[in-house]
Formats: sequence, C-alpha cells, structure tokens
Amino acid sequence: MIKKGFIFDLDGVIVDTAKYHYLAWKKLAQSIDVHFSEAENEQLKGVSRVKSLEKILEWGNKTIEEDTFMELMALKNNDYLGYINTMDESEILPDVQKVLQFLIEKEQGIALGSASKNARTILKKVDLFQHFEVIVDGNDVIKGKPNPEVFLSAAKALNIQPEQCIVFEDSVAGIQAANTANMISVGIGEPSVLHEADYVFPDFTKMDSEFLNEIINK
Ligand code: B16
Ligand code: MG
Repeated sequence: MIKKGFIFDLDGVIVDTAKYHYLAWKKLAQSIDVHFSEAENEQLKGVSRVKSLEKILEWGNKTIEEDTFMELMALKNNDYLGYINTMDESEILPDVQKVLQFLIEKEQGIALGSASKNARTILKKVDLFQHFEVIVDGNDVIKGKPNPEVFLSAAKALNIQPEQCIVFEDSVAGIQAANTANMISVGIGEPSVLHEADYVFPDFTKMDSEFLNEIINK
C-alpha cells in the first residue's frame, strides 16, 4: 500500500472558526478605534495571532507599548476561547469525516498543520483529535505561513517525504507554504482566490474518492 501524507489546515478546512476570530478581533479593533470588517478578517486567515494584531494596528495607524500588545492579545484570545467552548461535532465542515474515514481505511498518513495555538483544544471539542497521527500547530513553529515550516515539520513527524504530501488549505498564505514545501496543494474555497493551488474544491462534498485514489497512486 502506498502511504502518502495528508496534511489538513484547521480553520476554514475542518471547521469554520474564522467567524469566531472575526467576532473577537472586531470587538478588540472597536475598543481601540480601528475599523474592522469581513474584508480585513479575510486577510487574517492563516495568519498568526501576533501578526494579526500587528496588521490591525498598522491598518489603524496605531502604535502601542509591548505590555498593552500582550494584554490585547490575551483579551482577544479569551473572547475567542469563549466561542470555542460552545463548539461540538455539528461544527465540522461537510464531508470532512467522510474524507478522514476514507484516508484511514486506505492507511494514509494524517496530520494537522495549523497556525492556531488553540488547534488541539478545537480538535478535542469537535471530537476529531484521535484521527490525527501528527499535530503541528502555532505552538510548534517559529515561522508562520507562507513559510513552509508548519507543513515540513508535519511531513517529518509523519516520516513521509514532502513530495509525497498533500495539503488541504483555505488561505493564500497556506497554499504558498505548501507550494514552497514542494507538496501538492489543494485549495478549499474560491478558485479565484486560491489560483496558486494545484487543485481547488469549493468544499469536501465536491471531492470524490476517485480524486483521492488518484492522488494516493500518483
Ligand atoms: P490562534 P489555521 C489560523 O488557523 C487562523 O486562520 C487565523 O485566522 C488565526 O489568527 C491563526 O490560526 C492563529 O490562531 O489565535 O488560535 O492561535 O487556518 O492555520 O488553522
Ligand atoms: Mg485556514
């Protein structure tokens, strides 16, 4: 049996936590008088917490002390965790379980490659933690996406060559990271946004077993 490495991003691929990031960042941005809408939130997809706050401050032309920066990050994360705490299996995006089950049956390597420091908590909340042989998240990497570190670390932990890995990603930065890592990049979302990906699907309901088999045997 050929064993490939399938690396899943979390937010936007397995669950839609972007809506919770949005609510938490919006509240924070308002508190410091910075405009924040869905358009800004879009630009924070796949971006680390530190980099996200840096961007918000930049958009609002604000400079703050290091201590305040740390306080704001903690406030945002507390708010975000409040939303996460309400999550259960019903928030798993359509057909994610079907694809995972298929890959488990085919004895493929399954990893998570996320920028989030809350990834393990979220996977446990939605009861998917046990399906991941390897988890690399925001606690384990120094350089965020588009740097390929997160995916290269996942491949290494799976003990599978990067060229034998497939990444499922919803962010532009994540697709760039997968491409730089020499992996097959599969965008989950809009083809016009994810045009750098090798393949794009609107969601997992449109990805059939034929496609997965083809990629395993490639
Ligand atoms: P946290 P992903 C990313 O998750 C999100 O897309 C991004 O919006 C967020 O800022 C980042 O995680 C950090 O999240 O504050 O929980 O550490 O798409 O890489 O799974
Ligand atoms: Mg994502």
